[in-house]
Amino acid sequence: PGALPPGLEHHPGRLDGSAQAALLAAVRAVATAAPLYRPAMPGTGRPFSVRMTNCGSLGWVSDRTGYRYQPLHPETGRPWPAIPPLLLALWHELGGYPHPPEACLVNFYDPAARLGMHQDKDEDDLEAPVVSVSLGDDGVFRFGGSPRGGPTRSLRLRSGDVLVMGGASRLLFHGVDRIDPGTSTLLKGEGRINLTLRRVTRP
Ligand code: MD5
Ligand code: FE
Repeated sequence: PGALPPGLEHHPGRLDGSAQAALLAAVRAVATAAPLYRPAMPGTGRPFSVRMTNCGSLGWVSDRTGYRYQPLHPETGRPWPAIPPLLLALWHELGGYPHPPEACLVNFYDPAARLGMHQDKDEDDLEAPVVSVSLGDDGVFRFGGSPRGGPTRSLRLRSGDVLVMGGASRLLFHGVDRIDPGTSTLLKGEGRINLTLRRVTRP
């Protein structure tokens, strides 16, 4: 509990059950056109535990050579599918930013997956917020601190929650400590999906 840092807004239960089901159907269609794949860490090539895909004109990818945004799926070579209209509407409603997102990263966490602490700074436009939507099992989101330590806090993200990270929170360190399996019926044992909408280029 306690107040969140300036620029970090949590909207618990922003999507009701039927909106979550509709969004999940749209995400499954995205993953049919652009299959989930397992990115590798720059340098080491160590595989991520999270599987990923994208929609939008650009997608975030990682491989041995680095992190970047690119217009084509790294394994199929095809363009990413379009961002579902429901997500574009959420961006414009909650993001407080007049230009559309270009990338929507889809993170798929099986019950054992996690995401280490990092900053999202591969975007040229750091004035735009990041808008993130959670589906399926609860995820324990951690934020704050720096690479050298310092205080962090955690926040439970449930299915249907939306998190907006803008302004002074745009470059916060953050990660996902764990998934709590069986906390949602939406994905029935599959885990958790997180969608993050980003503006990449300066408008
Ligand atoms: C997730 N995804 O639950 C998280 C939620 C990612 C990622 O971290 O990079 O795919 S998005 C959380 C986020 C983004 C930008 C800034 C801040 C949090 N923040 O300042 O806390 O899969
Ligand atoms: Fe991130």
